[in-house]
Amino acid sequence: MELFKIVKDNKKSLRLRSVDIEYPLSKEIKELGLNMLEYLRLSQDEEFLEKHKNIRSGVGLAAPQIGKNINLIAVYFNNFEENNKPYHYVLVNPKIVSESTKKCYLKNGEGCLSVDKEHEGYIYRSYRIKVKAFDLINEEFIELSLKGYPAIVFQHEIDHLKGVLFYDHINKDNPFKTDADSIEI
Ligand code: UDB
Ligand code: ZN
Repeated sequence: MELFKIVKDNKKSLRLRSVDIEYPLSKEIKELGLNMLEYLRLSQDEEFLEKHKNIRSGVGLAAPQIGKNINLIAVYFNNFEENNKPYHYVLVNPKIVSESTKKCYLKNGEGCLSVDKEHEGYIYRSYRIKVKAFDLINEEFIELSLKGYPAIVFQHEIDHLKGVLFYDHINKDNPFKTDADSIEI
């Protein structure tokens, strides 16, 4: 069973700008969004991973990564910094409406389901963001206030909608350049 084929970063389609989805949402879009969430859930399921050795445990997925250049993302993780608070979202047309000047980065760097090669270095992202979107699970417009790790995951996924990959953000001259007042996670 293969739910999705993940588009790799040698494909130009990953570099396109995605387009907004129109309302009312079609059945196809709802199904696609919920399948993206299900893919992430399964990708973290031990039993599923036993049988699908080639699948990596995903915390987020953007539609361009499954060959659809539309503004749709799913995230599925628990935030270890907030008592394992669950972040399970499928968002239609997500927009970052504000971001802090304060930055943060993952001390182990980032990877991507669409990128097989390792790219070492820090990826500085806004420490706090607000995201407006249509929540496909609850079928309502929402505004999320995110901080730290969740903010990083949502920024990584929203970057995909703009054709941006994590390694685009790595400083080429000094990949591990430290920024005095940014937060390491
Ligand atoms: C991921 N997974 O899904 F802290 F149990 C990454 C991959 C690329 C390594 C599969 C991940 O970070 N898993 C994880 C992290 C933990 C604890 C744990 C599992 N993505 C999503 C992606 O590529 N979306 O497009 C990369 C992440 C790097 C920073 C944010 C998203
Ligand atoms: Zn990615």
